[in-house]
Amino acid sequence: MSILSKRVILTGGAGFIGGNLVRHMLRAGYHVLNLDKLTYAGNLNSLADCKGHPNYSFRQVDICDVEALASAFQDFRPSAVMHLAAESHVDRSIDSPDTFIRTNVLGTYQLLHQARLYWSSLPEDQKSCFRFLHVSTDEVYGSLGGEGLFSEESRYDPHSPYSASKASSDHLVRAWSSTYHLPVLITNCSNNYGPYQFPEKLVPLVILRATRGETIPVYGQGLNVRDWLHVSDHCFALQTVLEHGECGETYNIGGNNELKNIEVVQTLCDILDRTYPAKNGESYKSLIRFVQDRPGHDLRYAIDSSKIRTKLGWQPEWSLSSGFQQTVEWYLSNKSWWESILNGNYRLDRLGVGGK
Ligand code: NAD
Ligand code: TDX
Repeated sequence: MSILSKRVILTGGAGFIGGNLVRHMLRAGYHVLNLDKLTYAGNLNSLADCKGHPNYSFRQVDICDVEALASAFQDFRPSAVMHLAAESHVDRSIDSPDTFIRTNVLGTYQLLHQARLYWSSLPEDQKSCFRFLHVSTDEVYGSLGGEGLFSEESRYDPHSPYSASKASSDHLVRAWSSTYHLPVLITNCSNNYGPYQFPEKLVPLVILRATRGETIPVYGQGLNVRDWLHVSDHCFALQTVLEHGECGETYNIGGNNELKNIEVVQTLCDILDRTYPAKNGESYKSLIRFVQDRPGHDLRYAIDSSKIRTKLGWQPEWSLSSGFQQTVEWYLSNKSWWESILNGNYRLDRLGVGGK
């Protein structure tokens, strides 16, 4: 990809991974048009430092809005799309699956359709360089037992409305590759953590509830396992796949950092005990409570990321201990960012306990 063609439409850029990726791609010399609907999870405060950057622009766009998408493609003339816009929280998908189907399935369809119309109109040299990178999740593969890893060949077996909607979107992207030869790439990544994550997710939820002296809810017995990756390592992986991935291929991304949820919570409490000791002198672990399990809770996710490591040379830079430490410190020093969220509708409450 030549420097002149580094023009990316990035959807969902006001979210957690999207915001980190906007910053990452600007640093890598790209022009970025961020298309985001600004749902509860979209937050332009996360991009305050990008405002005014000569290579950055933003449009408040719903990816289901055909006209808005069409004019974004025509006006910006991208050389690539990085598609992250989605409803992303499993617990919310249990309460209200409809928005997940709308955005993740229908929205991805509309984006693919508009991308294809635009791509078809390009001259041959630009057409062959164009890429549509679809950012997806390891949750499409379902749940592992005690052994084994998800590879790119693993069977799809999604269990939550969220993962089923992401699986559907992956299938649509593959269909656009097979049927229309749209040059697509798909990534399936494990659990991300790091700065700017909306506090409904486990890591920020634990940090914020603990420092506010509130109980820390651990679903079931806390024995479910997730594979954790720092968001900046995910961003590097996405740039790597965009620039060097083979069209039509899928790349799994993971950190080889498997932890039981209870271990995640205890590790975060240990870091907080050292970094921000509780005023009553007790360990934050005294706030841990085992609560009703998530319905359909997948037991274990673990990623075999050898394909992206061996074929594209990517590897994560953050260790779990340094990444968790940095994340705790970020939330402690960016109180105004999360306070403005908690002054809205979301107050760190339990979500997804059975559907409405
Ligand atoms: P997030 O919820 O923090 O952000 C999602 C963003 O998408 C928000 O800015 C929101 O406003 C925007 N959005 C939602 N609906 C939209 C619509 N209809 N039109 C335009 N914008 C819309 O999510 P995240 O954690 O940053 O995840 C980003 C992507 O990465 C998602 O596709 C998710 O499935 C995938 N992913 C996330 C993780 C993770 O651990 N967070 C892991 C693997 C894959
Ligand atoms: O309060 C909690 N207590 C708890 O025990 C919360 C919010 C979660 N959990 C458990 C459920 C999961 O096993 O912690 C684990 C992590 O939960 P989440 O942070 O909600 O993430 P998860 O459901 O694993 O999904 C995440 O990783 C894959 C992202 O939200 C998805 O967008 C991504 O695709």
